[in-house]
Amino acid sequence: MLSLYHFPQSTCSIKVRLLLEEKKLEWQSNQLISSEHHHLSDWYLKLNPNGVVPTLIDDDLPIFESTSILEYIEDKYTETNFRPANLFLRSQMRAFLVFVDVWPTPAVRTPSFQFGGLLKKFTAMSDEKFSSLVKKRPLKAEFYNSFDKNKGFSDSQIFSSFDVIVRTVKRMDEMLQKFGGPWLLGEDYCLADMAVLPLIDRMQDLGLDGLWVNTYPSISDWLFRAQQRPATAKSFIKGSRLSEQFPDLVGGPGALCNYTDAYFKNKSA
Ligand SMILES: N[C@@H](CCC(=O)N[C@@H](CS)C(=O)NCC(=O)O)C(=O)O
Repeated sequence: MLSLYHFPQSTCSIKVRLLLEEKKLEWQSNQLISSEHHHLSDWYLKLNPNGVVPTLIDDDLPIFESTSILEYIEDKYTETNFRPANLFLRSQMRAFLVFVDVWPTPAVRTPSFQFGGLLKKFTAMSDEKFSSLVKKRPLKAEFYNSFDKNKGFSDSQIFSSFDVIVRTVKRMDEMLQKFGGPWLLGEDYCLADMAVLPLIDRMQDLGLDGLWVNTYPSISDWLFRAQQRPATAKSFIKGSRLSEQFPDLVGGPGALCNYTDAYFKNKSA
């Protein structure tokens, strides 16, 4: 049986859970605990040398990198299809998957840490323990060295991440217009929608949906439609939304509108 190493709140894990549920595949859940750094243990690094989740196990083989996991599942389990049959549309879908990995996936980390409670476990840690864990990370040392573990990110780092989110929703809006909706590549829900959905949902959950509600209402409609899918509800297991894990910190839609208003004001100044 398929099994998945994942964290509930990991956007890359949600992306894979979305496809498993859309395809109605049976899978076993191996939840790792991020605050206990299970993903940096020697046994796990043998499965995923990047030291991150998710990792899918199929036929005893470890498959990692969320986008390559999506393509693997799509190639192997073909009863239902989530790639456009038209080759031009398929190429557009793949271009968007690359875009999502390069731009919004890392950008969403900044507000998730700053406003979503993810910084908490590091603030509670000694400097020595923090730097030894940073050194253990095969790919992410630069990211962990880019913020102050007690104060988090600077406003300019946060605003730079907002620039990327705005670039992302603009790109999505263009796709919805060009291909006619209701999904990013047109009539059929596909891997492109699943890749970006956990990121846009995260921004909404953090209260940062002010980055698109007035400028790109098409994104609010798309998000609402995607959230209504039964497979989406199943993949957002308990703890996927940071408002569930940190209800005292994370306020849901609109909660950080002062921040997004300040961002737009700063842009137009
Ligand atoms: N490019 C990777 C990124 C995976 C990734 O960054 N996963 C995060 C959770 S979304 C993680 O495991 N973080 C652990 C850490 O930062 O130590 C993928 O798409 O699978």
